[in-house]
Amino acid sequence: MNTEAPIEETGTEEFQHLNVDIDEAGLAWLVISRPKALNALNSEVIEELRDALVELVSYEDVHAIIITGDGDKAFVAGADISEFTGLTPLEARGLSQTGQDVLATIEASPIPVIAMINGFALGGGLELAMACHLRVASTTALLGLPEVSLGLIPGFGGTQRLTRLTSPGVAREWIITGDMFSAEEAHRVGLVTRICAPEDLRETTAKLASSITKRGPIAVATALDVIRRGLEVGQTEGENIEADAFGMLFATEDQTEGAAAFLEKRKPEFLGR
Ligand code: CO8
Repeated sequence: MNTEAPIEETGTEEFQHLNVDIDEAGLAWLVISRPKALNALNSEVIEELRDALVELVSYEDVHAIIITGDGDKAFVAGADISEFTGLTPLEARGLSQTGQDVLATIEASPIPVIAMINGFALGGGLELAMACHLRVASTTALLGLPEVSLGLIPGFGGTQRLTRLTSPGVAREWIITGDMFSAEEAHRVGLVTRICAPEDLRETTAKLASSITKRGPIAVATALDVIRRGLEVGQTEGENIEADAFGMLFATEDQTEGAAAFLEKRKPEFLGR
């Protein structure tokens, strides 16, 4: 696999509903673009998201991925409701599982993935944002899981991730009211870690990404992996996973470099090995 060819050379032709741009800082900006449907996730977008993710994590010069929505109105207004018509229960289950698998790929990415929430993040859109490692929102964004308004429940992992990211009480309220909540409220309950004015959203997100990408990339990937796996198990097993990973990092050059740089009072030069 060619790990150096940037996706930007092929990305816009390859994807019908995604724009991908890799900047000089190694940040891959992945923009979901179906503005006429408020960037709703149809089956094609979901497939394209998976393909883009798999491709981006294979590039050595991509250090963080930022997912956002085209325009200033919506991040993603949910799964595409027009695709629900006439679905059999089995087909609906299949669509739910396909979406869950793609979101699990995002969550398992060794490269940090940040959701930049620039507007409506509803239903499958919020579920997508919740699968990202971090969430930054514009103060004008509105977030929610309105599926019960459609006689449904969240189907892309939302019942599980919102509960883990906030609390069972918050998750129940958000899910069974189906209400939309402000970015401030999402920040208050810990669902988003940063909020800012819409005009500062890109810069705030880029700064957050840069504060991660200057750290040791293997350590960052390992931390994300240990946190994710730890959420699936009890405390003791989680600490075993942590100790194993901690030990493994002592086999990396980055660890040697990190300690040496500290002792020599200079900035570390991490090589990701
Ligand atoms: N799917 C399809 N089209 C959409 C969606 C959507 N989720 N959201 C908006 N659109 C379309 C509208 O139909 C409209 O199209 P058109 O111009 O052709 O009529 C266009 O986008 C603009 O939308 P509005 O005119 O409605 O814009 P408003 O500013 O009046 O309202 C809202 C914005 C409040 C965001 C409104 O569009 C809305 O309520 N959208 C639906 C939100 C929603 O219910 N999302 C959850 C969907 S269900 C889901 O995500 C389940 C995930 C798990 C799936 C499991 C697999 C099957």
